[in-house]
Amino acid sequence: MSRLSAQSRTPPARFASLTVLGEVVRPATLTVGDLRAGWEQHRAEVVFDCATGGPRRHRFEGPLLREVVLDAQPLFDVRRRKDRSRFVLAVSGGDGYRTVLAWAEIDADFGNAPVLLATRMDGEDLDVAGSQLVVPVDRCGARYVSAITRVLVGVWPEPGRKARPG
Ligand SMILES: Nc1nc2c(c(=O)[nH]1)N[C@H]1C(S)=C(S)[C@@H](COP(=O)(O)O)O[C@H]1N2
Ligand SMILES: [Mo]
Repeated sequence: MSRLSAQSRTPPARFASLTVLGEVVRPATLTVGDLRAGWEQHRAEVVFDCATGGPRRHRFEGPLLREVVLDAQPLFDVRRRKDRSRFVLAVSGGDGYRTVLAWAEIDADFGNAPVLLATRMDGEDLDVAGSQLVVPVDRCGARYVSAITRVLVGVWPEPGRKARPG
């Protein structure tokens, strides 16, 4: 086809994706469609404050962050709470905005917070906009990172020598 006719068409929507990477066995790049098809969808109705704009109310749907990250197989012994509690998750948006969670905040044996990777907000699919982090336990909206591009799994490294075993 000619260049002119190609330009006159509406450009196809680009589907956003995020990558789970870092201290994991199986890094994965996932579209919002993958997040919808691959895991049970949970719902959250939330209210959060923004320092600059006042309170916000949103309805979200999406998989639990915990389940998506567990499927990438973080390099911890899944049976050992102390081993899991060394891990952190750094979440970044397409604009470079970043925030951090402790793995223990979302681990069922610790904070058990129902943090979501949203696939839908206020009835609209996020396939083009990208997934948004939903942190219902937060009073402030600053960790609701939108247009997520990366979930980096990190670990506080083993010390050179253990002070005490276990
Ligand atoms: N990618 C990205 N996500 C972000 C931010 C940002 O600057 N970049 N700001 C955060 C802050 S401070 C708030 S309060 C909420 C605002 O969400 P809303 O205005 O869409 O309700 O988005 C959060 N998510
Ligand atoms: Mo904010």
